[in-house]
Amino acid sequence: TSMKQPRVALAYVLYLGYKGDPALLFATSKRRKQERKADLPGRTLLQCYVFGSTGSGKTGLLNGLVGLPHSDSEGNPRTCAVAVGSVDNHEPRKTLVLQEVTEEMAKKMMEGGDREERAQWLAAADVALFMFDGSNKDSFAYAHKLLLEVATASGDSLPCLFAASKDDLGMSQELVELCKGTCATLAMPLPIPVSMRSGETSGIYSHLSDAAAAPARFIPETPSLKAMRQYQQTLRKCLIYTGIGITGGAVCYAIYHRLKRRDS
Ligand SMILES: Nc1nc2c(ncn2[C@@H]2O[C@H](COP(=O)(O)OP(=O)(O)O)[C@@H](O)[C@H]2O)c(=O)[nH]1
Ligand SMILES: [Mg+2]
Repeated sequence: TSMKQPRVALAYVLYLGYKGDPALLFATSKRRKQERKADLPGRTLLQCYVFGSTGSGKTGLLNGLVGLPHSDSEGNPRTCAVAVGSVDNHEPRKTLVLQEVTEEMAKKMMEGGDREERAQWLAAADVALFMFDGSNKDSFAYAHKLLLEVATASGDSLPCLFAASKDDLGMSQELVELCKGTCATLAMPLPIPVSMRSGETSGIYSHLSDAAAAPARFIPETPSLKAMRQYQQTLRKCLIYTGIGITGGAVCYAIYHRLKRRDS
């Protein structure tokens, strides 16, 4: 409650008889986009959205963060679970909040609703994970398509990572090559292999906290980002040429003026 509704949390604390200074109970931070620009990742509470097709292993990953053992039974595909755990690869220690985003929820947020609401929802995340079942090509296609949509809708400011689940089942050579090509195009690291069944997580929770701490390296080179860079480059060139034109004009005018004065 304290992260999502700080006012309600404060009311609870006061109701329970807290007599101290309420300001000491809360850590306030700047908007995430501003923090990323300033490159000052002093934030200790990191929110990560976990996207992925139904059955890709999102709930399993959340369970792993809180130390629950792997279960072979299917979770409810409509439940957007949340898990909170601590990661210690940074000083001070970071608290990671994993928020599962089901297919249904992703569709609602990315296709329905208005742009403002979508942007606000995405601005509340420090990092996004796109999980796919490593033994299923369609699952990767879903994750890839959604990554492009989410990254663009975030204004190309959200660090993103891919994770390939069910590593114990193995990945086909075709999918390995597809992943390599896709990640090269997007200038992203290769998917992090995880197997919740064998307990091999490849340090994924620490990778997520690293990506939130150094976002620039994890922002995918989407077509929208490339187009924006191209536009900025053209604008810069135009400004330089205009500047040269104005300076040249001023110099010519000064010479002309001087010659005219000498003649008269
Ligand atoms: N073989 C294998 N199965 C897994 C692994 N992780 C999850 N699963 C299975 O995949 C199914 C779907 O997992 P779940 O976490 O509910 O997927 P979600 O719909 O993305 O939340 C369940 O039956 C899990 O037992 C894994 O690492 N290896
Ligand atoms: Mg689930």
